[in-house]
Amino acid sequence: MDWALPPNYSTFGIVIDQLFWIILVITGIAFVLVEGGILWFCIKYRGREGARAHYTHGSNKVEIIWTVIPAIIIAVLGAYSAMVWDDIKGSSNRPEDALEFLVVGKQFEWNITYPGVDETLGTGDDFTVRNQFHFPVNEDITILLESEDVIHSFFIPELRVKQDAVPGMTIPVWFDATQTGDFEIACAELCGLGHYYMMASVTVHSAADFDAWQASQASPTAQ
Ligand SMILES: [Cu+2]
Repeated sequence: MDWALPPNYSTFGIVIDQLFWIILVITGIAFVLVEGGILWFCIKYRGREGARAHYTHGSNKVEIIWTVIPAIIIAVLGAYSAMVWDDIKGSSNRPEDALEFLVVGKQFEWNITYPGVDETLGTGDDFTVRNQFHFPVNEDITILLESEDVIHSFFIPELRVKQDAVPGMTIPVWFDATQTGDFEIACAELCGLGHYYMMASVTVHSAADFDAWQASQASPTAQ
């Protein structure tokens, strides 16, 4: 269903989407019941010639029911969300051998520092590319997310990844793409006048293509 959510190409996207649909269905049912009830009462108890108003305090029983049921639903959703959150964002569940990139947001661009062929950040063969994020498919990727100025938000919808970039913090974010292709990082936090054009291309390569791309970028002749 293209109108609802972008396709999911992330290993952990399925549970996020499930949670989204569960919440949408529950809130959708509540919306129809509440709004339908309002409409029904508006029509049933509309002003009519000769009708007299009748005072009522209400019903404790009904009020307890419509308080306890939503409270249980919210508690269950909260516990389920916390489990999903911990699986994806919890520091103990972050893959240890992931390929690391440094992503720095600033008004109004994304600068990506690549680890180079030695696959280690902070070494001599690192290089930085503006507004282009290339990485391999089917591999755990960790980005170290930073901001140079204001709060930005790193968002790749197809990978179900969204994280604020906060000045003064280095926030690790991991994901694993299941499909090659071209996507987009959109800044999802209003960060100034140029916010609307703060985007970068995302290219998910096969492992061999990524190695070739990185080698072509890292070699002195290419630069
Ligand atoms: Cu921004």
